[in-house]
Order: sequence, then C-alpha cells, then structure tokens
Amino acid sequence: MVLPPKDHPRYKSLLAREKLVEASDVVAKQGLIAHGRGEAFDYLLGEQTCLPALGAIKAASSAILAAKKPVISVNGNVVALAARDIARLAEVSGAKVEVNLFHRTPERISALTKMMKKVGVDALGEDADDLIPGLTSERAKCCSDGIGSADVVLVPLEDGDRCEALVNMGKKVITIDLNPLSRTAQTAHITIVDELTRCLPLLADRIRNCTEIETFDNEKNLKDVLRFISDRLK
Ligand code: PTJ
Repeated sequence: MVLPPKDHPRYKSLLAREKLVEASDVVAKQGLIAHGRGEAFDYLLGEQTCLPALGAIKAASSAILAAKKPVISVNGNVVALAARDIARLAEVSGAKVEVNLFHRTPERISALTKMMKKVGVDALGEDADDLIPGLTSERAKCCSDGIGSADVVLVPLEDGDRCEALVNMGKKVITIDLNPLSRTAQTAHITIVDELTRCLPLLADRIRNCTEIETFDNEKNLKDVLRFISDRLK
C-alpha cells in the first residue's frame, strides 16, 4: 500500500482509498463507486459525526445490548476499511460476524472470511445454508446460525433491497450509511448517518458504557441530519 503523507490535509480520506485499492481483489468494483458516493455525503456533513448521528449511535448500542442474537453483517468495503473496528465491536457486544455479500462469489466470501480471521474473528459466511426471503440470486444467501436467526442485524453500507428484505423478516435492522436519502437509510429501524470508520469506535465505546435503553424515531433523526446539512450549506 502506498501510504499518503501524514501531513496531507486529506490524509484519512486518501488512506481509505488506498485501503480499498489495496484490497481490490476482494472489494467489489461497485464498492468503489459506493465509496465515492459516501465521500460526497461526508463532505456535506463536514467529515464529522453530527449530533443526530450520536443519537442514533446511542439507540443502536442499546438495541444491540438488548438483542438475544445480534449479528454484524460485513461486506467487501467494510472488511477492507474496518476489519479491526469490527473485531472490537464484536468483542464488546458479543455479536457474531457474518460475511454477507451483494456481489457474492465463493472466492470473495473465502478471502474476506480469512481477512476477518487475521483480526481474530471467526466469521460466518462460507457455509451459507439459508436464504433471505424476497431476494433472488446469490445475494439472498445467508447462514442460519447468523443472519438467518438473528434478532438484531447491523448492516453497514447495505443495498436498499436487502435492507428491506431483512426488515420484512422481522429483524431489527441498524445501518451505517452516509447518505440520509438512501433507501437503506429510509428503511432501516436505526440509521447512523456517519462514516463507517469514524462511527464504529464510537459505537463500541458506547456499548461498553451503555446502561439506559433509548427510544428512537428514525424518520425524525434523518430529518435532523438533513437540517444539519442544509444549515451547513447556508
Ligand atoms: O461487497 P458487496 O458485494 O456486498 O457490495 C458492497 C456494496 C457497497 C457495493 C453494496 O452493498 C452496494 O451496492 O451498496 P450501495 O447500494 O451502493 O450502498 C452503499 C451505501 O453506503 C451508499 O449509500 C453510500 O453512500 C454509503 N457509504 C459508502 N461508503 C461509506 C458509506 N457509508 C458510511 N461510511 C462509508 N465509508
């Protein structure tokens, strides 16, 4: 990996790009497009965790703590950018991790599972024996021991169709998505509009220290994010 100069004003952003390029054999090409869209929304947010996102992080942490079978679903972008952060989140929350892909191939599942193993996580994914109802093709596959039987699923950077299918399965769905207007953001029960690598450590810290159960209105929270963005633009 060619590391960007540490004093570059856009160091973090350039590093994220390098990580995705470095892992280009396991990150879907579409994942690079998705990342660019995320970057654009992060500019609008001022590359910071906004107040509504902190509220969503609180709600997400109490939902994960209250869950009987929480699962963190990871895709190519998430593993390439944040494998260690996911490992820490899994550790503090007791959640299982499942590699679950939109552009699913056995090779990508196997390579991403190995990348999670390197950070100490035995991720599910290789032995998919269940299907997410309502979806066609390979993207429906999941593990009965993971997403199939989970009550709460954290799905960062998820496709809108699959997010809706998980909601329709009766699961509580938490997402992390920089685009407050995306179908995923609008469909999930709890949407954290924040950048993945900025948000995951905050979520893990909150889970470690969380005591109270938060009430949460996703629609209102998304409106608050849009107000935050529009105030910044003014
Ligand atoms: O690895 P696969 O095969 O499972 O595919 C992964 C992608 C991301 C290609 C797939 O899930 C997909 O097509 O996702 P979408 O529909 O493009 O949605 C991704 C969402 O994540 C978009 O709304 C982006 O704005 C957002 N996003 C991108 N990068 C980040 C992000 N949100 C938070 N942090 C990021 N770093």
